[in-house]
Amino acid sequence: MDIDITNVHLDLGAGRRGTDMGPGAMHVAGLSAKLERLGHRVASVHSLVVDAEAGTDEGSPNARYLRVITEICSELADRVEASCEAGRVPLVLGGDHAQAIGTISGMTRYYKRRGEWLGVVWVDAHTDMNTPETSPSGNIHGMPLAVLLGHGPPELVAIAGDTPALVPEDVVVIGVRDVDPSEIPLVRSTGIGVYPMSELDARTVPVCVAEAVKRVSRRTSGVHLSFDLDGVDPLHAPGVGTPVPGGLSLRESHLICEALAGTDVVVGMEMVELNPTLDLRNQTGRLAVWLIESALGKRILGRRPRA
Ligand code: 4U7
Ligand code: MN
Ligand code: MN
Ligand code: MN
Repeated sequence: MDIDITNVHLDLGAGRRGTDMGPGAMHVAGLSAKLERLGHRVASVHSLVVDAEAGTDEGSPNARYLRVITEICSELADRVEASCEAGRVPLVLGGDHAQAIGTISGMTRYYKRRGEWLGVVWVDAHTDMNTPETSPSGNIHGMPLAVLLGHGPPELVAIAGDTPALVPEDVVVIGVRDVDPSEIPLVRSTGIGVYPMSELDARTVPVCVAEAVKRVSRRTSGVHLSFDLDGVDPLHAPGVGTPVPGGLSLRESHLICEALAGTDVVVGMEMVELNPTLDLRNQTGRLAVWLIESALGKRILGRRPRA
């Protein structure tokens, strides 16, 4: 794979500062060298930053920093679309999860133009389906999946073009254990696939993950993995701003990545919500890199030969 890395230095979508330093921590953990060791080529590394003045203009309390988040997501979408166009794989390092609006809108602009669809596996403790009307916090990182399905601030929805980025039947969220009562109606009415921790426990992770991957690859041309590190149990991933106990184990997290790599459907990936100010000696940063390696083909007994 030829990979374009984009570092998104964004934390204004979250309630706590610090995820803007996430990309640096993943690079410190050796990301590029590890990707090259897997046989991939890192074609480019590019950084997106927010305008320093923007940090003082919060805007509406129902959708904090909407203006600046719209700007950075539009820039990100342009860059990601160009990567797809050139046949390269976009790997976007976060940054808070609001960035997914840019990543996924850019990817689906490319697919929609060709009459094709993109599947999304969204690993997260949360469903990220709030809108400014339902959000208890006003933090945009709790809204990206709603936006990508066509709900929420029109300027964010419009980054995908004339139609929403995603169709609910092509989306699954895995690892869910903290949904706001106010966002439940949208989660239910859209009919996206949701795998709460309780279902993963009852039906087992391998069974659910196989089913989830099948759903998102059924009629799509490729699958994007949007990995929020708070999906992983805080025991293994302490460096996140919104930790929720009872999450995915280390092996379960890898299993999701390995299952995707094993089907050769991955066309893009983002790793988000790493907050190095809350981490312990870059433990979560190192885990993030290890998960990226798994999703991009690393195997315990050596890299799987490519078809
Ligand atoms: B993340 C929350 F209220 N739902 O909207 C909100 F609990 O990208 C949390 O998944 C959102 O980390 C978490 O603020 C967003 C809250
Ligand atoms: Mn999230
Ligand atoms: Mn989350
Ligand atoms: Mn979070």
